[in-house]
Amino acid sequence: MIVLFVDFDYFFAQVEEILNPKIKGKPVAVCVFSGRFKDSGAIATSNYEARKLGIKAGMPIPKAKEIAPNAIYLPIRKEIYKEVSNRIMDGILKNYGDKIEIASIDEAYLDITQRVKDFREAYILGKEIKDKIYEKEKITVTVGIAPNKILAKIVAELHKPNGLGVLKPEEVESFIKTLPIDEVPGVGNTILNKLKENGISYLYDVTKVDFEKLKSEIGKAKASYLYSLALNTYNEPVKERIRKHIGRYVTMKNNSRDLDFIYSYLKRAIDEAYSRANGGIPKTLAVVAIMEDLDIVSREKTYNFGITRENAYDEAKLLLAEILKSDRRKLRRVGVRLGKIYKASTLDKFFNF
Ligand code: DGT
Ligand code: CA
Ligand code: CA
Repeated sequence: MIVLFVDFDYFFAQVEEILNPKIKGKPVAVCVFSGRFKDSGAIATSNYEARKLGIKAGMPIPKAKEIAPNAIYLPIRKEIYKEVSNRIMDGILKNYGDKIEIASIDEAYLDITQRVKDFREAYILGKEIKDKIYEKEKITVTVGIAPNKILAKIVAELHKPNGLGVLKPEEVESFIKTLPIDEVPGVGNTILNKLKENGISYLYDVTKVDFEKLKSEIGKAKASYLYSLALNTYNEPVKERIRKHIGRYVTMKNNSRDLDFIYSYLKRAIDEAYSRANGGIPKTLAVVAIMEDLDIVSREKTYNFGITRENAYDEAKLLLAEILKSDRRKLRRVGVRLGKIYKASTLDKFFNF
């Protein structure tokens, strides 16, 4: 398998630079202002000039302004970034792989196994993709190429920004031995601490711990995931994923706590969302309630084999009932969010297992 992973560099901030070239070269931070008080909220991302000053994603805006009062602080414009992302994903990247898995607004995995003869050709294709994206959209991206998805993502991470890295099959073994465990995607702080307690510093170290013990400490799914990576048997296919999520929300005639009344609107939101999914089947379904005070409460559930529209009606009603049970406020708007949407054909393969 040859996987090519693309990650757009400092994405939101880079789009802002393109829309306003005068700010290029200066420190720029894209902010999510929450509106509770002046400058409440957090930094969504920053360009590399701002990162050098210490402004990082997730930082409270007042703290960033304290560190770098002269940096440029812009409000987030998600719709615009989404459009740029769609143009790159659908207009460019789709043509370069047999399958594309759009993992987020700025990340995609391409299966290029059948497109290239070897990793040398894969490198050339990677370069071509970078050039094409730059030519069409003036966006720089980083590409990682490896024998599996996770390694491709890690390789990209190591070559940011505007980079291109290749990990050949014969290099994987030594790479795994020297790869710090905290650089593996999906290893959060809780798990990291557990792993450290077990003397694991590098990915390969997990093979030295008894599997049953690891399973009891970090759960079966994570343990199997890390084991397969460390033993180089991880081979999750690139799954044709159409888009990340689709949300549909409707405002009700009156604020309400009546399950059936709210459900009649929720059903409409489900229909609209599924129509927009265009035959795609989501793996996650969330019911989102916007309360009378505009606070947002949601309940989400994951369905490993996907959830069809017909089943979504009942499931969504249950999720809605849970929200009503956990919260005493009236709802003003209600909606659904479908996530991890796959082409039905990809899921069929799972059913036939
Ligand atoms: P890089 O490191 O060059 O890939 O930089 P980014 O900014 O592309 O970082 P990445 O790939 O982790 O995230 C992609 C976009 O997702 C980023 O441009 C903004 C958004 N994002 C990342 N972290 C946060 C966050 O904590 N809050 C919000 N609202 N957005 C975030
Ligand atoms: Ca990313
Ligand atoms: Ca990125």
